[in-house]
Amino acid sequence: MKPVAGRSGVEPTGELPNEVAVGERGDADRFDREGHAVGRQMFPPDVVRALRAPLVEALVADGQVQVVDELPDCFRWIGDPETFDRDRYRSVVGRSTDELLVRSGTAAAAIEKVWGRRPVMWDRAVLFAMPPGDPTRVHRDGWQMMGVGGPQEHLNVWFPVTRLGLGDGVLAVAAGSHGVADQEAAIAMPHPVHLDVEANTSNRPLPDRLAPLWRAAPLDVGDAVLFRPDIVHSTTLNDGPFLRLAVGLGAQDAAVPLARPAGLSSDVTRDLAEVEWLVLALLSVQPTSPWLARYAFYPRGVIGRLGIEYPDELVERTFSTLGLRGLIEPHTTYSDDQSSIHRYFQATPSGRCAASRRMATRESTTAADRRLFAVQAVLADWLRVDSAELFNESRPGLGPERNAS
Ligand SMILES: O=C(O)CCC(=O)C(=O)O
Repeated sequence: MKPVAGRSGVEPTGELPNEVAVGERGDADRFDREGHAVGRQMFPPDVVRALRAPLVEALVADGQVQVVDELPDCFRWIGDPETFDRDRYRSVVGRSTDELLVRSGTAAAAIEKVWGRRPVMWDRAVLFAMPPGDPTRVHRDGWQMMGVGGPQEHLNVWFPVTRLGLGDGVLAVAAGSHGVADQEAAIAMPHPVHLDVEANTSNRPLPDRLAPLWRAAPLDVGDAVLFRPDIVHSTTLNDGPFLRLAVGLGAQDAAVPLARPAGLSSDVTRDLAEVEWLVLALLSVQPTSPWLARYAFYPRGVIGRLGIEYPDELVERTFSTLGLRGLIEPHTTYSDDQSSIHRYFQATPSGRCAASRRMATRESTTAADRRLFAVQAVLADWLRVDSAELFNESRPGLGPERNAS
């Protein structure tokens, strides 16, 4: 491949290896070795075009881009780089990505196919807008530091919503750089501050070390690059006349516990998180508002008292995620004219059924689950379900220390 001429320090020396063709399954072992994959047409292109529509509409209305009739997947940049406020458009595309790609489980299913592992989506969709001439930024990510597990269990999913050639600011990956130490001998690091010293330390490997590793591939609408967040990545320079638009999603391996900063994604196909089960059980016991549910998690509330606390925003968020699954519904007896935090909800019959089953089921005996066990025992009693199984010490899978006596 001919290197892309540029002033970016990122000049791809070849195509990104590990392409997964449309309809094929990715090789999880290969991903683990190489740390990235390119999923061709892994998202339905029409869905990607639909999710970019409100973004393009806003950009056109603000005089940032012009539609080019003969190039429907490119938008001519006519804005002023000095005044372009890209953060203004984040929530527009965040909302439509959530509604059209994440909520239905389409994103998770497509990622599972290419990654080869079952993901849980984090509750974040970030817009990356790059006008022509924008500087490139060579870096590793650090968001995975907020989670549990290592960078190999976390995943960046970067997909363009415009068609990209190599000179249009396409994502570039320093292939294999997750295995390359930060500025080795150049800057000694006597005190590693993080458990994962390679992540986001900002003294990434020196440019000469990275130069032969840079790879990039032209991407079409529907394609995506999946990569470990600790791989050094950047973009090629955007030398064309178009505004480069891409969206970044975060995901993690579903087998690893979900840390609180992951948030609660709207994906209705993921397993419910602990806080969602607990709120569902509360709403199965009595009609409750987001405001009152928050109280239950404070140190003097029924759940907080037993050692489990959750921040207000996460408790409030469960009312949306449980509602999307039809597990809770507005309570009609209470007036609707209150602000949303004071509106009452109750569990639907299927929500009550699911909560009753979950509250009476004991899954393991880790330290965290023992606190949960106490909360479950209370709620199972209030839900009037047979909680014998909770107290069955000899049930297989409860852990050696419990089964020994
Ligand atoms: O698209 C860009 O401009 C940067 C992308 C990036 O850094 C990321 O996905 O983490």
